[in-house]
Order: sequence, then structure tokens, then C-alpha cells
Amino acid sequence: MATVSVHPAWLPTDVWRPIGSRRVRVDVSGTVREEVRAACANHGGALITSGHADLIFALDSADGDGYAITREPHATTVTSATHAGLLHGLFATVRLGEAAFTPAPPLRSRPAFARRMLDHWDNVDVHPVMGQVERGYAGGSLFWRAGEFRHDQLPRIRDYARLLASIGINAVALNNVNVHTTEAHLLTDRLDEIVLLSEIFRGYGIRVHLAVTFAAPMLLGGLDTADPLDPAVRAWWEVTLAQVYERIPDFGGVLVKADSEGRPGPFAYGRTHADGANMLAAALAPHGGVVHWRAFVYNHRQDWRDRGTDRARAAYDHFTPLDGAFADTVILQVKHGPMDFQPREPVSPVLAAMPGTRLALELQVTQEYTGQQKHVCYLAPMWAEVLGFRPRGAEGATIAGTVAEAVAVANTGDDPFWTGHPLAQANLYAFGRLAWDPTLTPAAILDEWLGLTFDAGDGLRAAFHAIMGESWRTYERYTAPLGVGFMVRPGHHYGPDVDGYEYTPWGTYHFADRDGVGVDRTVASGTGFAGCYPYPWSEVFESVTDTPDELLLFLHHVPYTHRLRSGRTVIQHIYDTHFAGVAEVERMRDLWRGLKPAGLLTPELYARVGELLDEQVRCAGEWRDQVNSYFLRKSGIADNRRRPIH
Ligand code: GCV
Repeated sequence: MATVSVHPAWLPTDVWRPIGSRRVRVDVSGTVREEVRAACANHGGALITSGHADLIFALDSADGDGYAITREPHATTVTSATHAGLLHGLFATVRLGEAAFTPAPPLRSRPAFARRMLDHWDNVDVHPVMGQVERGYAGGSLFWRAGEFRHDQLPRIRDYARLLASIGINAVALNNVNVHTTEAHLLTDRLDEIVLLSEIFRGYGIRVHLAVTFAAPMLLGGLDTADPLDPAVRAWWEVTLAQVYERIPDFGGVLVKADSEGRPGPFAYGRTHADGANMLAAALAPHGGVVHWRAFVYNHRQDWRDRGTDRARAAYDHFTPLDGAFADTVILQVKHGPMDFQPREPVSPVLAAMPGTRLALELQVTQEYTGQQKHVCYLAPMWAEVLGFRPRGAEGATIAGTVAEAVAVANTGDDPFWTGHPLAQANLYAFGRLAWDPTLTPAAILDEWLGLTFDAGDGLRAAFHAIMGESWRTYERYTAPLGVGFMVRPGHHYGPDVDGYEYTPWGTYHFADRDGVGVDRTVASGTGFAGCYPYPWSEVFESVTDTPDELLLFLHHVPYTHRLRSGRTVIQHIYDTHFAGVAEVERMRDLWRGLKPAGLLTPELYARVGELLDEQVRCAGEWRDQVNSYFLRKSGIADNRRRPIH
């Protein structure tokens, strides 16, 4: 159990009362029974083996990890074909609360994606630039500290596994995709640590995966090549992975970032990414493991003078020619947008262009570009838009209906609130729930989270909705405008720096000059990126008048006086949204100040959120003033309301 100083997140003791105060029969041994036993011990109910039960958990012969909850006047029964499914049924019963015991039509639920995975970017050693957790904003790693495995954290890691299971997560990659030397050893001589973690996660139906370096045969095996077609390399992976399976029979598989941002990969040997991924798949498949191969491949040493190279095209150009070439047990993991987790990007065209490949949609729960868990930014509305996007138009499939899996980069650490900003817990919660059921609405998920975490009554709910519900769009308003992205401070990526990346090799430019701003990605006169989409989006994005306003500068270079679909000019939109965005953050802070800590809204949580909202107001003001001043100075066009711009 967690120590008292660790926040219970969405599983405070009281959410177990409806179950724990009843007579419950659990027809299987394992975690469900132990959870029920603990709940009954806390709330006065009884775990029974005979006699009348109010609640019964039993295996049945249905298939998969779904569950059914049958609510009849005399008893509620939860069934599933698997232990994992029964566990999901248990947590669904927790979510229902007392309603689980009111007669109602049977409730059946199956996950939309068979694998719902969280990727940790945790380092074992403290990296000199990226620290203990790359892009981590929630304290240190739960698993490692300064090179050492955190044996003292095993009880907390168990609580963590439980939180993840409660939202349907069933796979976790434990270490950073940038696999440095120390971390490479997790696969071999530090495997004991992974064995320990797998034992904890297994209890909650979660399989562990490891990020590995493509150069492992050289780094760990002493070979002079990592060529995927070299027999000695193939043999090294086969033997090494077989040894992993001897210790961890349900090991999930490996995650690889290759030929990306300096990571080694098959290109060094003149091989394709399919050659690389399939070699690993061949070594894993006999044991039931899979390869997650990242599509985040682009030239990070681009010449900024070269207008012909477009980072947004890179994954499409690298991977679509390989469609159909990957083994069945390779999952190509594709970031939701073509660039890099900006607050607004179009959906990656790769997701619509590889019907012969198993794809995973990769989301970023850690808020690298969305306020770094200092800003309230509830991301479920963005993810719901991505999942619901129909690349082939209204009659075509959604992204949720196209991809095989949902993966997200974790936002958790050893912070007492798990996520730094206590309200960022809602993002982790929402990722799990959307990965189970992408049709859930962001507002309904927020309600569910509020009900569990704060036992919130109507007044508190309304306040939280007003603070969080639109917070992603608010963040969008006071940061980089109209989808142009990347006006962040280079390196750490927090706060504004309009030209920070403009003359760098990273491929992230806005091309603002005295006349206009934006990236021409059309086929007619630009990089051709718009043509990477199927019809109708290829035509929509090609057209400067049809492109949705929020993506205009991602796709087009336009004069400041260009009129948006909204009727406003680009320059006036920039000024208006930046003033409005900051005003919204001030309103959020004032709403928070109007609340009083009580019950589960503890003084500690109340104070933490209050301090962070002050920082959000400060930072949003900085964004507004830098962005507005920059564009006033570039364009020479005044704000039509003459508000203060510097
Ligand atoms: C793990 C971005 C981040 C990097 C991250 C990379 C990736 O570039 O800034 O920290 O590396 O994405 O997704 O691999």
C-alpha cells in the first residue's frame, strides 16, 4: 500500500466502499480476490465462499479481456474469460459505485485495442541533459534513481501497477527509447530488475516491454556489427531474447527508436527499417513477443536554408514504401502528428497510408509541449479529435478504427501526486479510458475522474469543468498560432521563444517575415506534404481557403492580412487569441481561488494547484507578450483594439 504522503489518485479508499461493504464471492484466486479482501477489511463487508453473495466474480467462456456486469435484484455478477478481464470488470464496478447494485440491463465491455500501452522515458542513470526521466515533469523515476534500482519503491510500484490496470493499461515499456549505455544492460546483466518489475506488473495483468538499442549486439555482445542480416547478429538477438523469456515468460517484447535523433539503426548497413524490425520479430515471435518500431525518423541535421526538405514528410517518405514488408508481430508506432507532439498538428498521414502494416497511434501524456505539468492542459479533447479523424472523409474509417493499438508516453514519476501537477492525473486517466473506448467523450471522462478522485458534488464538478474542460484550447490560444508550432525555448521546450528554432538544424520553422508567416506544404508550390493525404483531405489541405483555420500555418504561407474562415485577419487572430488565452488562464486561477479545500480536495493538493496556476498565468503572459510583440514588429500592423503590445 502507498505511504500516507502519496496521493491515492483516482483510487482513494472510499471508492471501494460499495464493494467493500458487501458480501462478495470471488471464484478465482489472485489479484481480484486480494483487492476485494482488502476492500472488505476496510469497509466492513465479507469475502465469502458460500451463502448469499451481493457480488460475484467468476470466469466464463466468453473470449478476450472484456467483461460483463449483470445487475439483478438479488445480486450483481461480474464475468470474464480471463483474469485480466475480471480485473477490468472489478475496476468497472468501482467506477459504477452504488449503481453497480441497482438492477439494470447487462453491461458488456470490450477494449477497442487489444494492447493499451504506456511508454516510460525513464533513464537508469541521470542523463547529463535529460535527467532521470527524459521529458519527465513529475519528479524522479519510480524505478531507478542515479543508476540504482529502487528496491525501496516496490510497494509504490505495486500501487502504480494498480492505477494503470484500473484504467485498462495492459503493457508498459519501462525505459527511455533513447537507450544509453547503462540502460542497454537492462536486457542482459541487469535483467534482474526487469524480472522484479514484471512480477509486480503481472499481478495487474500488465506485460513489461523494454526499449533496446539497435547497437546492442556491439555494445553488449562484443560483435563488430549490428547488421540485421548478419547471421551472428541474428543469433545474438535470438540467444539474448531467449534468455529474457527464461526469466520472464510473458515478456511483452522490445521497443526501438532507430536512425532517429542520433540513435543507431539499420541505415548504417544499407538495410531498411523492415530488415531491422523483422530481424527482432523473428527472435521474439517464437516466445510470443512483439516489436514496437518507432516511425519518428527524420533528418535532425537539416540545413535551415534548404526549403525543399520537410520534416513533416519524413515518416511518410521513409515508411510508406515499406507497407506490407513488416512481419505480423511488428507494430509501427506513429506519433499522432507528422512533427512532434505540438499542441496542434494535423493527424499524421502515415496513419492513413499503411493498410498492410500493424500501426500503433503514439500520444504524449507527458506535457513536453503542452505546459510541462505546470500548466493545466486537459488533453483528452485533442486525443478524441485524433481518434475520431476520418482520413478518407465522412464515409471512411476513423483513426481509432484504423490503428491496431494505442500507446502513450507516460507523465508519471515519484512526485507525491504522481504527475507533478495534480490535475495532470486526468490526462493519464483519460488516455487509459480512451484506449479502452475511443468513443467516450472527454467531458464524460473528466466527470468520471472527478467523481473518483474528489467525490465531487455538482458545484465542485462545475468548477473543475470550467478550469479543465477547455484548457487545451486555451493553451493553444496563448502559444504558437494557427498550427505553426515550435515557438518554444529550444532544449527544454518550456515557454516562448518565437525564433528559437528558426535557424537551427531541427526542421521546425515558421518562416515569418515582414509580409507573412507559415509553411507552404502544398503540392502546387510547397513541399507536397498536403498530397500525402488521401482524398478529400489532400484537396482540403491543398486549398488555402478550405484548410481549417487552426491548421492554416501548418500548411500555408500567407500574408498577415489573409482572412481566415472566421473572417478575421491572421494578424488580428494572433493578437485576439493571445489576449483571450491569458484572460482565460486568469479566470481559471480565479475560479480555483474561489474554491475551499475540503474532503478529498486536500490543503496540499489545493495549494499545489494554486501555485501552479500562478505560474501558468505568468508564463501565459510571457507567451502573449513575446508572440504579439514579435508579430507587431515583423508586420508593422497595429492591433485594431490598441491593446498593450511591446
Ligand atoms: C525520447 C522529441 C523529444 C525527445 C524524444 C523524442 C522521441 O524530440 O524532444 O526528448 O526522445 O521526441 O520521441 O523520441
